[in-house]
Amino acid sequence: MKRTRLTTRQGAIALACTGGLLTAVGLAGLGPLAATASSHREAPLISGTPQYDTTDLYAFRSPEKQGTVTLVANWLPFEEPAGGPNFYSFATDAQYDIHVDNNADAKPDVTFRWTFKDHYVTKDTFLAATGPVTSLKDKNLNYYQTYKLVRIAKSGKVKTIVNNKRVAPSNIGKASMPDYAALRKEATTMPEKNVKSFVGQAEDPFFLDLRVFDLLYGGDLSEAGDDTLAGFNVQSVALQVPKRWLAKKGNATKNPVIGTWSTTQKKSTNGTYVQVSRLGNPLVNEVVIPLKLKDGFNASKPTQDVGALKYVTNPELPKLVESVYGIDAPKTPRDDLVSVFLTGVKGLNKAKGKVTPSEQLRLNMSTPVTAEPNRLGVIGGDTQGYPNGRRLGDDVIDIALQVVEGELVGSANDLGDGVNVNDAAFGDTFPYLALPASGSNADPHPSTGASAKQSSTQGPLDGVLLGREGSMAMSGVGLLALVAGIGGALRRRRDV
Ligand SMILES: [Ca+2]
Ligand SMILES: [Ca+2]
Ligand SMILES: [Ca+2]
Repeated sequence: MKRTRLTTRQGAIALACTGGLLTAVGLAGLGPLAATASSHREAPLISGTPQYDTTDLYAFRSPEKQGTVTLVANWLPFEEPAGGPNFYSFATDAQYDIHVDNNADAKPDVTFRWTFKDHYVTKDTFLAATGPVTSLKDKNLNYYQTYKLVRIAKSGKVKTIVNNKRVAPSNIGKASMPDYAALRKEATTMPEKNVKSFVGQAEDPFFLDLRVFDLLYGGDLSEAGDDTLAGFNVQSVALQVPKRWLAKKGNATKNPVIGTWSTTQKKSTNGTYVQVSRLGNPLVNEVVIPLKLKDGFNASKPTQDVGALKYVTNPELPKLVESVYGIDAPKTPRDDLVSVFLTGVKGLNKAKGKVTPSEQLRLNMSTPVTAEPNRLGVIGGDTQGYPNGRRLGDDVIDIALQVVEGELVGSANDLGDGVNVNDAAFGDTFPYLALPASGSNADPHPSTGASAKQSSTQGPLDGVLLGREGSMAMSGVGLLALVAGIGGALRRRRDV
């Protein structure tokens, strides 16, 4: 298919930036950062209140309905499927938001807000399900939540989109929920034409080997290829809306670029709502923002990001690498990082006219849907992928590693953490999320790494893992060389 052509520098910038951040992730174990996955438990305060903790945000043009965009946000990391008897839910004293800025002034023009209520059929039992649950309104579903979804305009005008609909429950197990897929289906609603809404539990779509935090995959590269988040669930909201709902002046043809971020506000004792979580691009609060400011970032607005600019242009981690490994840090200020995280990349996803720098996940809604998506996104020649929005299958970790090892400069390679796909398959249609892992699975987090590969068990990842050892060796080198390598990559030339 025809590719959108970026200039050499634009392409290099997009990729190298991603690389820089992810390398930083790789080296986080060396420093005092309390970092984990994309945004799973990234800051000290929020890690104690997981119900309010945003883990990931996705924004992409809907593959089966290109006149629409799908927004997905997840909360509550590391839900153990069998973790009862009180299973997982959204907080009832919180507002869960996805904001859209469509005129590049770092202020929301459209906000979608989800709020929740708890319901019990009876409180005379400890069970969340008192018998087989065959529909969302089954009386055997003893505990359930309902949600309200509103759209808030810049003027403050509030329009209700969904009211009093059921949240798909935690997947307790096959005795309680013999056909979970039916419950998922029932929880997907179409409140009006070309609008779809789903809220409920889903398998965590983020995939990576988290042992990168154990001193770069175990210090000797022995720890890779295992999807640490496999079989853990999250609480998800997914919303598919016409592009015109999101675009400036409702005109997605003229104004196709939007920026988006999610926040959570928790009700305080005096009744006001206080923002406690914020997330746009993956990994920003984990690796760009220093520990002392992480909680502050979670409470901040994009209009305040100018204050964080110095951490983006002058990141801490390359200096850490330099001090530990003696590898020269790239020259600062890192204007390359600014374009991906704070303004958008020109020719890809930067809005026309003046852009106020702010950390947002930016999507060009006019980029055609790729028939066969490349998990490496823009670096893989697939401009519909990250960092042009983010699809569920975009492999943000490998994007970084491959850039480091020369993908941009003519050295095609297959570097990665050995985890190329989510452990559970995504759907082809809304809400795309995989069904939540079931509580009746005795081994919900099977190893997909070296030990699994040596066993006779054939899993869906076997093909993916072939050649993993080579990749691991290179990724180790890549991580160490990364910071040093970016400067060089930017100076060389290659068309994306
Ligand atoms: Ca705005
Ligand atoms: Ca997963
Ligand atoms: Ca990967």
